[in-house]
Amino acid sequence: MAKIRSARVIVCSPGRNFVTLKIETEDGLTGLGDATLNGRELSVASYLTDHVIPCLIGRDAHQIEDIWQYLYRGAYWRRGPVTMSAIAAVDTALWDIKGKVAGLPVYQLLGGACREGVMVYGHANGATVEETVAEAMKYKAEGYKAIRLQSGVPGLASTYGVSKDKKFYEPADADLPTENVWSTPKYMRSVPELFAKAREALGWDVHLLHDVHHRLTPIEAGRLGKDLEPYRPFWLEDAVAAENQAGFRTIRQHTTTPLAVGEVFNTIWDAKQLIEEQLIDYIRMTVVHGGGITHLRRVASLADLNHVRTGCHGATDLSPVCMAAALHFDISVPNFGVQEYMLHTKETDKVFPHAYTFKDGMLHPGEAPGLGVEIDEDLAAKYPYRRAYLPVNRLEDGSMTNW
Ligand code: CS2
Ligand code: MG
Repeated sequence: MAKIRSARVIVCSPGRNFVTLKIETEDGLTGLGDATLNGRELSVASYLTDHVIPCLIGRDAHQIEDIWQYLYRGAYWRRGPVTMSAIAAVDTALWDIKGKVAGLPVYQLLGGACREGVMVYGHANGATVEETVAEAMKYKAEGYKAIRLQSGVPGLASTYGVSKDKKFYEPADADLPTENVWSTPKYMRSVPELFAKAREALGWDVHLLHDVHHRLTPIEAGRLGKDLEPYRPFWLEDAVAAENQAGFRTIRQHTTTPLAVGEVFNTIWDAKQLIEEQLIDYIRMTVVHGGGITHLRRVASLADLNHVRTGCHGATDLSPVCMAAALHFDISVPNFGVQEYMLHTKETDKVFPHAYTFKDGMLHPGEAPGLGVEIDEDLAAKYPYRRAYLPVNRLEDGSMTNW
């Protein structure tokens, strides 16, 4: 028995906002969980503080599955990003505590490592195709085995995935949402050229990926997938918004380009049809928005039965606590595919000292007991919360569309 004595939420903004849950047992052991939901941070903080924490006090921190079921079934109001991020934070913190009690890194409790390291993809981006390819060359020189390519689109003032400060991408860029303008025809013309030039410069020994950020219809996605086939992309990400899972059937009928989706999914139910009908190749849910390590393993098991591999979302708005949890999951799950790796700022890394390390295109979770991440609370207190929103998106005629 490791009785939960207290739990509290720490909100800080070392370069961007993060919400962190810290659970403490009566023996003085602590566990951390990431609860960050970009642009909606305080809703999860309140859900935890006002509704979850009072139910945790006195429970046995070792009963991870029972506490998960208690919070999921017990709320009556199931699913959704706020609820599932809160449950994920509790689940992650409890795995951290269990690892510390055992004196083992969490991946050992999940069955041990089944690979030497976790292949990650870096983010080459630039205003033009030339700039993006030049960035990709730098990633290749740093040892990356997989690189995502995002380039500005001629005729559009800005687009997702492209940052001014190339290494650090932060889309939540304003106190109120900025408005972007989108054109699918302009975009569709630009991507094949990007891949052609990238293959010419980088050769064929590196995986190339691309994120569509939910902006196409299924038939448009089928066309783009087909246009990219000669360049053998590793995956086409979030080609269409996936509320209607059956929409992926149309894409599948038209292209052999592998499909990845899931960064906005919260439970196995969001992915059930996609996985069972083998409409996707990679499921990109991650620990913080997908109900924690416990739930993500359930998703991975279903995926494994259906030839689907994992590819956890790893943007900067998932804190180092989430990244560590993802790495323990990645290294221990049989059907791992790839892990996204966007660099956090120096300020973020200082607030969250961590045991994970990068070498030769791979991340390793490290051997520290638990997750191997701590939070420097004094430093965190120097970076108070600042409201920040993701942008919104309109077509050229002013209609709202997906960002
Ligand atoms: C992106 C994210 O990493 C990705 O693949 O889609 O940067 C996404 O825009 C952010 O996580 C939103 O908060
Ligand atoms: Mg994405």
